[in-house]
Amino acid sequence: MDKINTGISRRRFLATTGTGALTVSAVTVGLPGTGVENTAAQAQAAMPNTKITKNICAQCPARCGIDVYTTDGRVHAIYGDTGNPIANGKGCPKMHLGTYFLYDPDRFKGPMKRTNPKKGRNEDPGFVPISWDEALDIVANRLNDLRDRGESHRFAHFYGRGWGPTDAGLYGDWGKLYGTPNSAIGHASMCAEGSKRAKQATDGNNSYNSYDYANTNYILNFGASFLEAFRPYNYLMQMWGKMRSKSPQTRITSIDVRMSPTMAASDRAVYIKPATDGAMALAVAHVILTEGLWDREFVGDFADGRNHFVTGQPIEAAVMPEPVTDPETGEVTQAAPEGSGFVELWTHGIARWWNEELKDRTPEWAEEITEVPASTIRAVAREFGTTRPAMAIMERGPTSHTNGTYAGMAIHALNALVGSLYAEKGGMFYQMGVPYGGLPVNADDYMDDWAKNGAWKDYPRIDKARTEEWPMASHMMQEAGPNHLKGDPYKMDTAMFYYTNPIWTAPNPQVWEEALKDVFIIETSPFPSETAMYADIIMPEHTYLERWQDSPTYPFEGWPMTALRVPAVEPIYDTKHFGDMLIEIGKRINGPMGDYYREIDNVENILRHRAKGFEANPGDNGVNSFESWAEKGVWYKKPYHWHHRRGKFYEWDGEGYNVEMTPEDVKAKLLKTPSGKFEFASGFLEAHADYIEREMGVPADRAGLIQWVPPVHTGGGGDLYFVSPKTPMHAEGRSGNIPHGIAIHQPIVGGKNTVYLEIHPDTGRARGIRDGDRVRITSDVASIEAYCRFMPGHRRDTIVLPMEHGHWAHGRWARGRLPGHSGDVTANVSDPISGLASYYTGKVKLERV
Ligand SMILES: Nc1nc2c(c(=O)[nH]1)N[C@H]1C(S)=C(S)[C@@H](COP(=O)(O)OP(=O)(O)OC[C@H]3O[C@@H](n4cnc5c(=O)[nH]c(N)nc54)[C@H](O)[C@@H]3O)O[C@H]1N2
Ligand SMILES: Nc1nc2c(c(=O)[nH]1)N[C@H]1C(S)=C(S)[C@@H](COP(=O)(O)OP(=O)(O)OC[C@H]3O[C@@H](n4cnc5c(=O)[nH]c(N)nc54)[C@H](O)[C@@H]3O)O[C@H]1N2
Ligand code: SF4
Ligand SMILES: [Mo]
Repeated sequence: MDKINTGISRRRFLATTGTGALTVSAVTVGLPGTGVENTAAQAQAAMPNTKITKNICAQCPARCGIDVYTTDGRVHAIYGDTGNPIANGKGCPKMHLGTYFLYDPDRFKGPMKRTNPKKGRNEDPGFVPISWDEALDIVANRLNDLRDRGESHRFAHFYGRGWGPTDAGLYGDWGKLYGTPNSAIGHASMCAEGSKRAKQATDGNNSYNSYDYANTNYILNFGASFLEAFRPYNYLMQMWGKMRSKSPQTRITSIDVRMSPTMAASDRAVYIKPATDGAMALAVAHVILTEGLWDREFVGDFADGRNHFVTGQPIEAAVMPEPVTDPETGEVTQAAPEGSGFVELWTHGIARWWNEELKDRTPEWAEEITEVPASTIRAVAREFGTTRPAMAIMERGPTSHTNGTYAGMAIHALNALVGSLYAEKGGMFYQMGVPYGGLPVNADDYMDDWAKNGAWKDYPRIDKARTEEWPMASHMMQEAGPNHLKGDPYKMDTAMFYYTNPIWTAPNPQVWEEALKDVFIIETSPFPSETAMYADIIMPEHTYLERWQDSPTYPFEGWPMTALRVPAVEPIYDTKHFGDMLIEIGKRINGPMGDYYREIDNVENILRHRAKGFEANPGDNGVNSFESWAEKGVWYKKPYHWHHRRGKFYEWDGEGYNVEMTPEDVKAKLLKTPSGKFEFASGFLEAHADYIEREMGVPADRAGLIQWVPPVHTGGGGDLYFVSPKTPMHAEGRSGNIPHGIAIHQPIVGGKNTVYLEIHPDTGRARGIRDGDRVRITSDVASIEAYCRFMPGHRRDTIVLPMEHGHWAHGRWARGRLPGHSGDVTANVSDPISGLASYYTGKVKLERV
C-alpha cells in the first residue's frame, strides 16, 4: 500500500519541535525574496522566539491566507499573508479574532459524555470527561449496531462550513461505505443556494461566479453586500479601492432595502421593495432590448439588422435554412435566414422570452411592483447597457425569498444581454478545480454487500432533498429537524454535527429543539454551541490555528488555487481533527470499511497524497510538494483557461487563447445547459414544470421562462419587512462569544453591550417608540425583544437586526443577552426551486415593551 510516511510519528514530531509548525516555518524564515519572507525575517529579528506559520482565516468563506505569529508558544498576532492572492497582506476586521477563538475560555477541553438524559434549553447536560478511545468506541458501537439491524440510513452527518478534502471531502466515501443516504446534509439551503440555482437554470453551472472586477467598468449590484459580506470579503474591499481609483472609474449602482455601507459608497443607491428585484431586472432587460443596447456578439441579432424589439409587440425567431454539405469537400455551409427573425448565437429562447414575458415588462410596470421610479430604472438600464464591460451581481438579498431563483435568473439574464459571461475582460466566469493527487485507495474496492446493495439504498435523505418534495434542491437542512419530528420519511437515530448549528441558525429553530431531544447527538465543535447542549457525546475539534487542513478557494479569479493550514501551536487541549475523527470511527466499523480507513490512516497522509498532484503542476509561486505548500501556504496557477471574444469561445493552449472551441466543447465546459447556450427558456426548469406549477402556481408550459413571480411573504400579516443582514464583524453564527465583536458590530448606529434593531425614525414615532427603547418584534412564529436605534437611512417599511446574537448557549458572553435571535421569528418557508430558506421575506409587528 502506497502510504506516504513522514518518517517520524506525530507525537514525536511535536515533541522534538515544540510546535507542530516549527520545521516548516523555520524554512521560511530568513529566505530572501518576496514580502512574506521579509515579514518573517523582520519578526524574527525583533523576537528570536517568534515563529510565523501559514494558515487560512476561518471567520468566513473568503479563505484568506494568514501569517500567524507565535512567540514562546503563544499565538499573539495574525496578519494577511502577502503571498496569498486573496489576502495580499490584508485582512478584514475579523482576521485577528483567531486568537480569541483559540483562547476562548469556554472551549471544550476534551471528549465528554452526557449524563442527564433530559434535553432542553434549561437542562444541564451533566457532561463528564471520557477518553478519546471511549468516545470513538461509543459512537462506532452504535453505528455497527445500526448497521447490523439494517437501519444504517438512520445515521446522518450534518455540516456547515466545510473546507475541502480533509473534512467535507471525506463524506461521500464514508456514506457509501457505511450505507447511508445522509452523508452528508450540508447547510447550502440555509446559506446562498439561490444564486447558484439561478445560474444552473440559465447557464448550466451550479456555482457562484468568479469575477474580473479589476477590469470591469460597471457593476449593477442586486443585494450583494459587497462592503460587509458577500465573498471573498477582504478581497472585495481591495477590489472596491481598485475599481474606484482606476480610469475609467468603475461605476456602481446598488439595490438594497436598507442603507448599507455598500449603498452609501455606491454611485447610485436604489431602495427597492423587498423581494421584487426580479421585476426590476426584467424592466432593465426590456429597456436594453427596446433601445438596442444588447451585445450582438454574444446574443445575436435580427436577420435584417434592424431592432424589432418594440414594447408590446411580438418578434419572430429566425428560421434557419438547413445546413448544406458539399459532397466533394465535405464542408458544411449555413446560409443566412430570410426575413426579420432573431438569429441567436450563444443564447436560447429570446423570442419566446420576449413574446411571452418581456415585451410588457416596462419600467412603468416595474415601478408599481418595486417602488423604484421608472425614470431610475431607465437610467440604470441605459448606463448598464452602454458601459462595457459591465456585470450584474447578486447574492442573498434578491434570492432569500420564495421567488428567489426566478429573480436571480432575471438578474443573470442581464449578464447574457451585455455579454459579460466569459468576457475577455471585466466579466464573470466559473472557478477551476485544483489538480490534486488521488488517494492511495479506492472506496469502491472496500464495499461489502450491505454497502453495495443494502436496503439503505431504498431510503430518501432525511431532508428529502432530491425527492419529489424538493426535486431541484441539493440540500434541505432546514427540513431535517421538522421531518424527524414528524417521522417522515423516518426517524433519525444518530446524528453527527460538524461546523453547523441548525438548532440555532435554521429558520424557526425552536422546532429543532424539540426534534433533537430523541436523537443521539455527536457534536464536534470546540465551543459550547446550542447543538452541544443537546449532545450525547462531545468530540471537540482543534481550532483552525491548531490543525492541518487544505482549502481550495471559493470562486475567486477563476484560476485554480488552494491554501493550507499549518498548526501554529500544538493543540492546547485534548482535541482532534474532525477528519481524523471520521477516519478513526471508520476504522472501528466492522468489515472492509475498517480496512479502508486503516489504509487512509490520518489527515496528514491525505494532504501529502493530495499535494503529489503539484509535482506535475508546480504553482506560480514554485509550490510543487507538501513541504513547499506548507512553507508558502498556498498553491495557485494562472491563467484562467477560457474566454469569449467577438462571438467565439477560445481555450488557453499554454501560450495564448489560441484554440477556438466547438459548440460541443463550449457545452461541455462552459455553458452546460441542455442547449449548450445561455437559456432565457430554461431546460432545467422545464424538466420540473409540473412541480413548479404545483408549488408556485406558474403554468407548466411557462415554467422555463425567466419571469416575474410574486413573492409569498411569511409572518402572518405584520406590516414591517424584517431582514437580518451580515455585518463586517459577524462570522456567520460563530462570533457571538467575542466581547469586542459585539461592541463594534454596528459602527453606524453604535453598540456596546448589545446588538441593536435598526428602524427608521418615522417607523418608531408612529408606534410611540423612541431611539433606544426596548421593543418587541412579533411574527406568527414567535416574539423576540431588542433595543432599537433610529437609522434614517433605511426604508420605513423595513427593520434590520443583524443575525449572530441572541444565543442561549455558546459561551459566557454569547449567552442570554438581548436581542433575541432573528431566526426565532423567521418561518421555515423556502424557495421551491433552490430550496433556499426565505430568511428575508418575513413580515413582523413592532411595539414598545
Ligand atoms: N462579514 C461577513 N462576511 C460574510 C459572512 C459573514 O458571516 N460575515 N458570511 C458569508 C456567507 S456564509 C454568505 S452566504 C455571504 C452572504 O453575502 P450577502 O448575500 O452579500 O449578505 P447578506 O447580508 O445576507 O445580504 C445582502 C443584502 O441583501 C439585502 N436585502 C434583503 N432583502 C433584500 C431584497 O429583497 N432585495 C435586495 N436587493 N436586497 C435585499 C440586505 O439588506 C443585505 O444588505 O456572506 C459571506 N461573507
Ligand atoms: N435569521 C437568520 N439566520 C441565518 C442567516 C440570516 O441571515 N438570518 N444566515 C444564514 C447563513 S448565510 C448561513 S451560512 C448559516 C450558517 O449557519 P451554520 O451552518 O449553523 O454555521 P455557523 O453558525 O457559522 O457555525 C456552526 C457551528 O460551528 C461551530 N464551530 C466553530 N468553529 C469550529 C471548528 O473549528 N470546528 C468545528 N467542528 N466546529 C466549529 C460553532 O460552534 C457553531 O456551533 O446561518 C444562516 N442563518
Ligand atoms: S474576509 Fe475576513 S473573515 Fe473572511 S476569511 Fe478573510 S480575513 Fe477572514
Ligand atoms: Mo451563508
